[in-house]
Amino acid sequence: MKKFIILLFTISAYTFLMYAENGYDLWLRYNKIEDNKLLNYYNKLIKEIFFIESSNIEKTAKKELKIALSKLLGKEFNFAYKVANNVVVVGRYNNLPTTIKAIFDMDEIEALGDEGYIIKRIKKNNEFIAITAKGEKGILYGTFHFIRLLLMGENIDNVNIKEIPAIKIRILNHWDNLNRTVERGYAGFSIWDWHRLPDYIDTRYLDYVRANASIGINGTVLTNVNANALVLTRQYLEKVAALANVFRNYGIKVYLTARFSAPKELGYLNTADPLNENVQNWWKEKVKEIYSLIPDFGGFLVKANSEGQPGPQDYGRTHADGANMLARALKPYGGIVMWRAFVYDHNVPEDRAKQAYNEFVPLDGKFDDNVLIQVKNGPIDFQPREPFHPLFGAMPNTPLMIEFQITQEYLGQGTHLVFLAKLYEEVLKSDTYAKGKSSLIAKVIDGSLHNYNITGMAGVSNIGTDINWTGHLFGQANWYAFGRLAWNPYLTSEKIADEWIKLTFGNNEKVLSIIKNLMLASHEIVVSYMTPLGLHHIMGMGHHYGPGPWVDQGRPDWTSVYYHRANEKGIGFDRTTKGSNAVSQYFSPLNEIFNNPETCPEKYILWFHHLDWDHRMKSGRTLWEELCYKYQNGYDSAKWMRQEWEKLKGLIDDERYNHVLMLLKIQEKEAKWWKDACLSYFQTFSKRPYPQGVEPPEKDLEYYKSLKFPYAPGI
Ligand code: BDP
Repeated sequence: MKKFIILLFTISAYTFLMYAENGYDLWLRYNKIEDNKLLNYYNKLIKEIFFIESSNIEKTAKKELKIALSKLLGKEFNFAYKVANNVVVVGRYNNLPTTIKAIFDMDEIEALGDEGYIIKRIKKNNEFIAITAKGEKGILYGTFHFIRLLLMGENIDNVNIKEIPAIKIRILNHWDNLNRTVERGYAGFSIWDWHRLPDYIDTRYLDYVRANASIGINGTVLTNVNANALVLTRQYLEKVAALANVFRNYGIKVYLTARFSAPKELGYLNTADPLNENVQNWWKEKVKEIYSLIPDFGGFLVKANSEGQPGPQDYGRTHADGANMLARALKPYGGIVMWRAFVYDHNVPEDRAKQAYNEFVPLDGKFDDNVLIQVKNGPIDFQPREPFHPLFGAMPNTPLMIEFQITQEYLGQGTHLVFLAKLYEEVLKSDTYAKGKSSLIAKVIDGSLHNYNITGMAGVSNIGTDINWTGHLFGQANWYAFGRLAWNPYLTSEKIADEWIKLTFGNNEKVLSIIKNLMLASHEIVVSYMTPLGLHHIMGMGHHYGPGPWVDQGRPDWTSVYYHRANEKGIGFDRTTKGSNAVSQYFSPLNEIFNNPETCPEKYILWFHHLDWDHRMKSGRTLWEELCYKYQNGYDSAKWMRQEWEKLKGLIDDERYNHVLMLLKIQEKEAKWWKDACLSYFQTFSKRPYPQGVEPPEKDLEYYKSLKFPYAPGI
């Protein structure tokens, strides 16, 4: 008996632990709906499921719907085999019973393409909800959307939704190494267990694809852009194939990074020259082998001739020569090449912000039709804030895809709360003026501005082995936001925050409003305490975590002092026509707007201008005062974030409450560290007093300089 009680106790403690809110379920938390009114309402409208499936992806959707409905509505769902009142009918248009088919317009169905869907409550003879699509993936996405409606407590009486993704390739980029470390990863190790693959299939793989498919992501690059050729060996390809087998049923294709020197490194040839026939054949054979194992392999992502990576320029060839060589090997199988534009060279004495444009614009139109150029959102490197990359709009004859960073390399990593949808939205809604007013980045990316034949959005993943996947619970919101914006780049960050909060914390109005305010303010706050007014790349060298505006390492280039250029006269990087002339890479009238300190938006002012410390800002303050004020305001606001969060005590579960609170306390402390370190350093140049209302740094500059960083787990 005693044993039995102990056993019972252990089981219930275990169960309790298992169901603790540890964040593992992400935005797919299928708990029974607590609000009885809502529960009864849904139970009235959703009595049975009539699911017509004819493919594996549809079987997946069927399983997901059954699980979700059974859990949310608290009863076991079975399948019906005919249309009746309050049945949810799910099926591809072609598979629907003729009576239901007649309700839809053929042209409308055609326009849905492979991935679009309709969710509609029909009131004709019977009253029921139909989820239909032209293709199997549409069924999967429509199903997840329907589940999302219920999780968010939406009214479904007259639901009438039509969704078509604006972008074709919606893809995560894992910077995961084969030894399971993750470059710039702050959530543990890589979830790819290469050692035990292909025979051991971790259940995480399944949860990973479920989460991704539920927000419309349809591709994943498994390996780091700083690539290891080993992944192209047979042994590893078999492991990749095992993952692809899991992902396929959720509509997710697998891609790999291709190390340009692989034919050499793997010991087959003594050159990797893209114009060499043996090299071309080697890649053709390799690609053939890949497709024999993974028939729906997506293609390659390539970082070449950047930060020491091998590439076609090693042989005097161009990026186009390199990309096209790989593209031709992939073409017969429908694969693509995503060739990165993140290139810069220490040996080129040119403003780093200008280099990618200089190298790629002359190649416009020279790439094969299965090549995309993958361009980071800004011209330097995922800074807390950058103006958009001038390549957008400047390559009308080459499809450009955008690369956002979801992992927070320069934004407080796994420790600071920053809702990146704000950053993504700011970029996507920026006007390039490439074809006059309203030539938004979103229109470049969705292909509508230049009629691109292929479109894509990539996000550098923040996923790791941590129980909640992303280290910081709010990192999940950035993964979620990326998926939603890749589907629809015109969504607002507010709408995305709204969804994510409801899915993550439930539908309590007060919880929603507190968390939403905090999330929507968070990006501007971080910019203020790290890099206000267009400052950039002043983080500590290498790890990119804390402040390091003094870093010069004896090198004139690519260090903090290179970017901020503070001296006794003033501060900022002169990229005007009188300086590096980076402004000229933007279309008119933006180039003129940026070129003139009177019209340049102040959020970018020190990105484009070197200004006197006494320069008058719009607020009436001097530049020095404004800089001090921004840092102070950033710190004060970080404190405000922590205080706002404290209002949630008792309104959400203690586990997630405490997790986030501890991190917000660190963030507050580190916002002060940023303010104090940066102000004490910049004051050595400005030699002006701290204005009223700005707390002088607590310690002297030498102290901040001497701090070693126990931080930065990512490599
Ligand atoms: C920088 C990272 C570096 C990456 C590089 C890239 O610091 O780790 O390898 O970008 O995107 O942001 O290739």
